[in-house]
Amino acid sequence: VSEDTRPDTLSDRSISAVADLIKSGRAKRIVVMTGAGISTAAGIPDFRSPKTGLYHNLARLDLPHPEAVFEIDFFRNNPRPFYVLAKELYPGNFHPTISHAFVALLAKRKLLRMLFTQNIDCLERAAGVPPELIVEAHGSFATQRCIDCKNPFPDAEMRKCVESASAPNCFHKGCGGLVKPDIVFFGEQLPSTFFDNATVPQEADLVIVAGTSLMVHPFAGLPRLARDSVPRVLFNMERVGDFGTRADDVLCLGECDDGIRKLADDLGWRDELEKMWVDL
Ligand code: CNA
Repeated sequence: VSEDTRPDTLSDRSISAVADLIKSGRAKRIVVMTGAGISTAAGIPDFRSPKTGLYHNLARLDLPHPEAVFEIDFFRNNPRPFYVLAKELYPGNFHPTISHAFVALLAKRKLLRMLFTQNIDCLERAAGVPPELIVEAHGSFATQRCIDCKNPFPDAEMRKCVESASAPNCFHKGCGGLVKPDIVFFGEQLPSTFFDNATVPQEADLVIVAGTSLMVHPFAGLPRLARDSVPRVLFNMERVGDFGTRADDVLCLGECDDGIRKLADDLGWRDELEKMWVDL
């Protein structure tokens, strides 16, 4: 949209106008959509950032192409690269960021309708976002099962295998199939919670998107589901998806933690946010 187009809902396309909307009580069903970019400040590489992203660094794993690490057919023949990566990403090794804590603060203030995350690091849960308000669209490391017989595999055994970067085999009645965390590989169906909640973005009165390239479908389609007059705020290094095409889109480009701190300042929530984060 051109600079001159007047927004329908916000007073102007700025973070302070978004803060005013929340403070006025007109945004009570906030839907948040996140990706790997909200966890990079925690030390977890994203996929696509040049030089630091996982795709750039997977070359050392001797893969035919970087995406192969998340392809089920490749995994069946050679699960080792995935487990090398899993060892690095495994939950428990990282601390949530201020952006994660902000989502937990929205929930604490009863303003969070739902968080849709593509992340598999479980940092939303670690930040205290209530599990019933999280849709882990690409699954998580929280549970795991055999790729053949689908029986679950115990957490403690899994942790040991991930720590040694070795692929576990299913114990179930001599099955011996490979065990994989319940994270969604390319070509696999998303969890039913994603589809059960797929209409929730239409109920939003404010949408916040943070740290995602919006390249992976069907997740990438979620921000478009917001009704036209609903403000959509993007906290990201770069412009992504169709952000900027609607009159009430607000682009906050740069580190998402910086943008989130600015929003928290404008809301008068900064001290509470920093305290929540430090106490995690
Ligand atoms: P992506 O494609 O790597 O995109 C990340 C986006 O975030 C890019 O647009 C970056 O510019 C941006 N970005 C990176 N760091 C920051 C920052 N500090 N502040 C603001 N913006 C930043 O990742 P997506 O999540 O979009 O891709 C979807 C994949 C990534 C999902 O399937 C995830 O499972 C997968 N993934 C998850 C994790 C994790 O759980 N932490 C890590 C790596 C990949």
